[in-house]
Amino acid sequence: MQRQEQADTLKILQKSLSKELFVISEKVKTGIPLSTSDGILLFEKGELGFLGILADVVRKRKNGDKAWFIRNFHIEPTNICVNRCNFCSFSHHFSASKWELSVDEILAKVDSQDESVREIHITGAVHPKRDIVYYGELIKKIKARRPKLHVKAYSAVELDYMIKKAGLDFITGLQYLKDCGLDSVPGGGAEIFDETIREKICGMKTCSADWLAIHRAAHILGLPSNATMLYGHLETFSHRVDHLERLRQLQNETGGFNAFIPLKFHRYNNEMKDVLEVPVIEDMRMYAISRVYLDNFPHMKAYWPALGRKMAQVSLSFGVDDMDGTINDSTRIYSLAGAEEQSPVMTVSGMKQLIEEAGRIPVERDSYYRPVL
Ligand code: V47
Repeated sequence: MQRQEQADTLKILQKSLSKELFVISEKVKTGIPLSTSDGILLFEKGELGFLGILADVVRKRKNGDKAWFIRNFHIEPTNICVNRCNFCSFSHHFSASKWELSVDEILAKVDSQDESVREIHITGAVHPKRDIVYYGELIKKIKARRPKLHVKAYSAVELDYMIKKAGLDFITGLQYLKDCGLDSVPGGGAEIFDETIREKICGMKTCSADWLAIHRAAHILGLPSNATMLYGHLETFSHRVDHLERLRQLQNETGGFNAFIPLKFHRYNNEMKDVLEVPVIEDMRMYAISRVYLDNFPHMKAYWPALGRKMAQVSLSFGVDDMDGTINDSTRIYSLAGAEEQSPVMTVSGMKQLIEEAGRIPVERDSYYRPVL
């Protein structure tokens, strides 16, 4: 939709809105950040079509008609974990098998990647026997083979464990990893920041304050990062807004976040199998409200292995401008939890087609959102 058409649609729609929603739509139009009560109201009363138009305003302002993707791959070194999170189907506590890749096996996976692949995403369980030197050396070995490969590695939960185990503070620990070749930090482990719900779904893992402190430290050191939210389990709308608000505040302080990635809870093979998954309508409402609320985040990412490629395509009309990447088939966090994508792999032409069918312009990017020419 062109900018003028979009403005006209919003104008027509505004005539049918309640006063409260009209005020919110005016704020979005003029670029005024929403309050937490605005956010809650959108979750309670915002209809899907209305939310899609609001999200489109923000998406278009930030990214025009571009939809980004990257050639990347994931490595999950182990599923042996000191934590026991009730929503997790991946760790050895719930999965049928335990695995731990050796350094040579990890390097063989690196070697098997085509030269055009630009980014490696490493994340997994928190292994009790591994330490910061092991993880630093692993990055060094990867960089020695592929110096230009961008290493996005270790969620805040893994970092928290290895840095505290080494007796370091977050800045010193991250500086050590940066010196080994760490380029950026993925967004995992945020789950839900509200302390009561966090206690219920993942009481053993890194607390919310430390998750935020690790990302703050990364940003101070010039390491960009992403942020996630696990939604659709025990949390209320106000917990979602609280999570978005804490992220928006940190982003105001540091400007170091690249993308926000909502992660839909999947219920299979974990302790929370009795919690029904939210309908796809709720997924799109979640994406749209996040886009509008996090007006200081440059990008909204649909992680298609978790959402499914069809809904990822639809999400491009609900605030998303980034389709993550080609991935390859090594990520098991979602397939084990029952996601429809059991073997996530996408070709570049498949990715482009998905984006073009949604009326957007596919742009291959590097890890800093620079177009690859
Ligand atoms: O933190 C685990 C989630 C996350 C389940 O930064 C689950 O670019 C749903 O953070 N149902 C890890 N979700 C993955 C992650 C990520 C993924 C893609 C890109 C980026 C990035 C980061 O996976 C965990 C947790 O929130 N998760 N189990 C489950 N049953």
